[in-house]
Parts: sequence; C-alpha cells; structure tokens
Amino acid sequence: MKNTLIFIVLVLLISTNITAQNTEIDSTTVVGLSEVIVINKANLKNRKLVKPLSSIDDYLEESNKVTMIKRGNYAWEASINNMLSERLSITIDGMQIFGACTDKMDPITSYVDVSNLSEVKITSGQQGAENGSTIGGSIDLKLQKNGFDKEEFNAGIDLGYEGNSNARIASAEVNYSNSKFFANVDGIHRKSDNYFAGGDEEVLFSQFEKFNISGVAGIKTGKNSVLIGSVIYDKATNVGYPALTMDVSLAEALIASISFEIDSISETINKWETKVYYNTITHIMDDTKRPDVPVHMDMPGWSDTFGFYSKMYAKKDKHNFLFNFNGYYNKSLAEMTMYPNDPNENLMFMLTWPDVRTFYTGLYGEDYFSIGNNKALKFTARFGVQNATIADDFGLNSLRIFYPNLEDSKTWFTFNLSSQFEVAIQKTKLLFNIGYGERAPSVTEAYGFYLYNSFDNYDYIGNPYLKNEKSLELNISAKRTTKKLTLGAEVSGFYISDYIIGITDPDLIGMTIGADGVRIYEALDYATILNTNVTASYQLFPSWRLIGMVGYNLGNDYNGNNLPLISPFTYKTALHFKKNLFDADINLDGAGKQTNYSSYFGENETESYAIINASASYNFYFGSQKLYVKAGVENIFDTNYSTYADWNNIPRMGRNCYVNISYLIR
Ligand SMILES: [Cu+2]
Repeated sequence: MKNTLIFIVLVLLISTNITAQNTEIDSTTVVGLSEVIVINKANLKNRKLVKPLSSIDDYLEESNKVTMIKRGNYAWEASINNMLSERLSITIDGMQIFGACTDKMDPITSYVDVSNLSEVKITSGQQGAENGSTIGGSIDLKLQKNGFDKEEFNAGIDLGYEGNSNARIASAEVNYSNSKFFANVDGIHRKSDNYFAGGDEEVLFSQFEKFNISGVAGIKTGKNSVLIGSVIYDKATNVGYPALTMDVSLAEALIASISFEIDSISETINKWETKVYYNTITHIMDDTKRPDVPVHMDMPGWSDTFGFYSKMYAKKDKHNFLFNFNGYYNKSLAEMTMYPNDPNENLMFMLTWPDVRTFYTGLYGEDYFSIGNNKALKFTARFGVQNATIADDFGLNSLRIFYPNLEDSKTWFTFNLSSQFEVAIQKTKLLFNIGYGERAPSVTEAYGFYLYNSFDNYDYIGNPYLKNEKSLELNISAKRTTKKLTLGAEVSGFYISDYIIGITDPDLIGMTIGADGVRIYEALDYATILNTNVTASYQLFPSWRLIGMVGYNLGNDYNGNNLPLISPFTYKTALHFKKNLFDADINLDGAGKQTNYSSYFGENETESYAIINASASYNFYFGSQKLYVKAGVENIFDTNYSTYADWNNIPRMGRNCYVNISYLIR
C-alpha cells in the first residue's frame, strides 16, 4: 500500500515535469528566501490545507522550510533548514521573547495563538537577520491589527472539535476601526484530552488546556503618526509531554508593547517605527502525575525581557533601505529542587540557569535595488554586541566547580552579512544568495547546569568559554511560473564552524538517576547541512489543482558523523477542488526511512510512512453575516507512525475527524 502510494506520488511529480522546488502551498507566498503564511480571518479564502482553528504549529508546518519537533500534542519546536531554536531568530512582531523552560517545553510560538496573528513570515538563513543574529533563519509572528482606512465593525466566533483527542476549541473576536482609532480584542480557549495513535493506542500524558486573550489598539496622533499598544496574556495548564519525564502545570506569559509610527516623513524617509516592549514568562514543571518517579523534583523557570527597536524605511533613487536598531535585556532563571524518598536526607537545590542577564544591542541595515533588465541586488548586514552576566553567586560558584576561573560576565560580538542577486529571465526567476553569520551561545549552552536531555539520556553542562558559532551559506533557487504550472527548486548549503553540540565527558557522573553520563557543550571544528526541495503546482482543470513537494536533507559533522534531527526524504502531494464557495482537498504526506540517523544523540532508524488526509469546506453568506464550515479526516487509514521529528519516537495521532465553524458579522 505504502509503496504503491509513493510510486503514485513520484509518477504525479514526474508527470508534472518537475525539475526543481519552492511553490506556494496555497496560503503561503514566496518573496525571495522568505515565505509568508497567512492566518488572518479576512483572508479566509486563501486558507485551504489548514483548519481555521489549527494551532500556530500546524500553520507553521505548512511551510516547506519548517519542520516541527514534537514532544507531545502541544508547544512544538520549529526547525528551519534542520536547525532548532538556538540557531534561529524567533520574534513576535519584532519583539524578542525567550522561553523559561530548560527542556524546551515552551518555544516562543507556544505563547501566541492564531486568534492573535495576521501572518507569519519565515525567512531562510542570513536573509532572516533583521530582528536578531541567526544561523538557520527567522520566524516573525505578526500580530493582527486593523488600519484606519474605513469605519468598520465586525465580530466573530469560531468553534472547533477534534474527535481523536476530544479537543474543544472556542474563540471570539471583536474589531472596530474608524479614521482615528482602532481596537482588536480576541480570546481563545483550547482543551484537549489524551490523543490516540493509530490502532487505538492511547498516548498517556498528551492532554493540555490553553487560554489566550489579546488586545491591540491604535490611535492617530497626527496626520501621519500613530500610537499603537498591544497586550497578550497566555496561560497553559495541565500540559502533558509524553516524550519527556515531566509535565507542565503552568506556562504563563504576559507580552506587552507600545509603538509609535510616522509615515511619509520626507521624500526619502517613508516610515519610521519605534517600539518598546516587555514580556514575562513563568514556567512550572510537574512530575506529580507520573507513576514511579524515582525522585520527585520541582523545576520552575522564569524569563523576563525588556526591549526596543527603531526601524526606518527609506528610498533614494533606485535604492530601498531598511534600518533596524534594536536591543533587549533578558533575565533567565531556573531552579531544580530534588526531594529524596528518604525524609532524613537533605533536599538538593540547584540553579539550572543561574540568573543570567543577557544584554544585546545591534544594528541592521539592508539595501535592495534594481540594476536594470529584470535584475536586482540586495545587501544586508547586522552587527551586534551581547553581554551575559551571572547575577546569582550560588549559581556562579556552582559553575566554578567545572570552571574555577570563571568570571561573572562575558561579551560576544556578532556579524551577519548577506548578498543576494535575483534575475528574471522570461518566466523563470533565479535567486543566488551568499551569506555569513554568527551567533553567541544560548543561556543553556553557556551556563546550563545539569540539564537532563531525555533524547540521548545525558545530563548537560554549559560551557561559558564557547566562541561564536559561524556559518557560511549558499542558496540557489529557481522558480518558473506559467499559466498552468509553477515549478520551483531550492538548494541551500551551510558550512558551520565552531558548531556547538554536547560531547560526553567520561570523567563526570550524571545527577539524574538512570542517565548515561554527562555531556558538555563543545564547539566542533565544523558541520555541514544541505537542504534541497522541489515543488510543483499544476492547474489540471479550471477547478482542479495538483500540488507536490519533495525534500532531501543531509547533515554531518567534520568526521562524517550524522547530526541529530536531520529530516530524511519527505514528500507531500495534494489535489484541490474549488468551485464557487465550495472547497475540497485530499492530500498525502510521507517520508522515507531515516537512514542517516545519529545514534550518539539517541536516534534510531525511523521507518517510512505515508498518511492521507481529506477535507471539505463551504462558505455561506446571509447579508452581512458569513458562516464558514470545514470538516475533514486526518490520517484516514489510522496509520500508527512516528517521524524523525518525534522526540523519543512518540507515535503521532491516529485517525482524527474534525469540524471547524467560523461565524462573522459585520
Ligand atoms: Cu519545562
């Protein structure tokens, strides 16, 4: 069955004459090395593959550049170009936020919801350095805001149900705007029980509950100036992580900002925007619901960030400039208290993040200009200074066990540069990009203290003497668009020197009961990562469209060993039908066997899989009211499978029937 399906996909792809990659899978558009995923309700018609009440994670997974690493059914971690959070710049409307979990249970994307956002911009490699230094790329989650164009009032309600996990989702929003003022208020609540993998296998500890409320308001302060304030409050409780040894009893975030924008300042300066922001995150881990816990632990974490940016768009002759001066101050603190079973033994207390204060400031500039004959050039540069200070003496002294001469403060300088050449030859657009980027080590990599990693079963200790990680990258992409057919291909290669990864120290003994030992973050000479993908979209008949994607990736260290969490061969294909207000699609997702796995980092050979999903939707209009109904079945054949991106091979969801209803009144 599986082989037949793979064969059908390949035939379909070959028959559409695929030579190469990067198509918009409907709700995404491609701009250079960026991809924009539309979430906003007003653009409902652009959404086909995803249900309106999908999580942000599902939306992100639509992108060809992104894979989500799953530790359960909630708070997946995004990877771009096969690189995870430390190597990416992830922001909310340009704001820096840092998770408060030492085990990566709370990626930034888990603190917003679809009700807050209008779109997500995903950018590959050094082209994504606008908001911060990066190696793999960037994700910027853009908040939904009305404009001042016209007087408008609308309100909406969304309801969703997922049969597999008995998930109930409800969201409501109210939006108002006139020529002087706008306000958007929304809230969403999600509650899900355990899900079932294929063959009715219950995945214990996969439940979650989440509540999110947000408000954005803007006021015109002059003919061309605007003041905008935004607040998001997000609270997740009782979140299970089946792939980990602990769950989360509370993950809470408050994210606030005020910005001031001036348009059309002069002939040269088009727009100048300045924002100040603050966010605070509390993360409480919980092992009290797990049976057979050898030692009960309390592991809370906190992360607070103050920041600003000031962005200017300018135009002079053929040149389009963007400057972004930004900075932040982050405080990361995490504790671990172990309660021995024998009440006569002492409690053990550690600071797993020793109250690290990170101060970063940087300047970004870009220039995009045409050089005639359908040719354009783009140059970008970012320079940053990052200082980290350990504010807690107990934490500093703990790290001095390993690094006796450790100073409490250290500074890194980072550079990110890229240049891009694009040319359009008739219906084909070619893009060449070369980039160089650096990043400083993360708090965990520099100062983490006995952080248990359930993937490879080692305790990890940070290394404050790590140098910057440096990456040289090359991207080539081609896209050909004709009336019926869009074909794209993309190849990107990364040569990363001083690649930061954990290496076993045989002299140290693990703290976690049952761990295999201790690993220290070290810099490998270099590592290489290669990503390729080919996409195609073909208009079969006026109402029928066929799309397809294949991707292949490789990642090795300087000794030729495989890097962990590198995607095997993957493919997607979908057939869409659209007529008037009706939409339907059937799609196939799959991957080949993971042959290039890393046993050193706890991976094994993950089997190939293929699953089929189908959905249908209809728009109803009654005067000023609109009702959108979407229903579908995911994993129709109830396949029991896991992918390379599933932490400790936890199986994915089996068959799931769902329905989403959106109601909007103007
Ligand atoms: Cu955690």
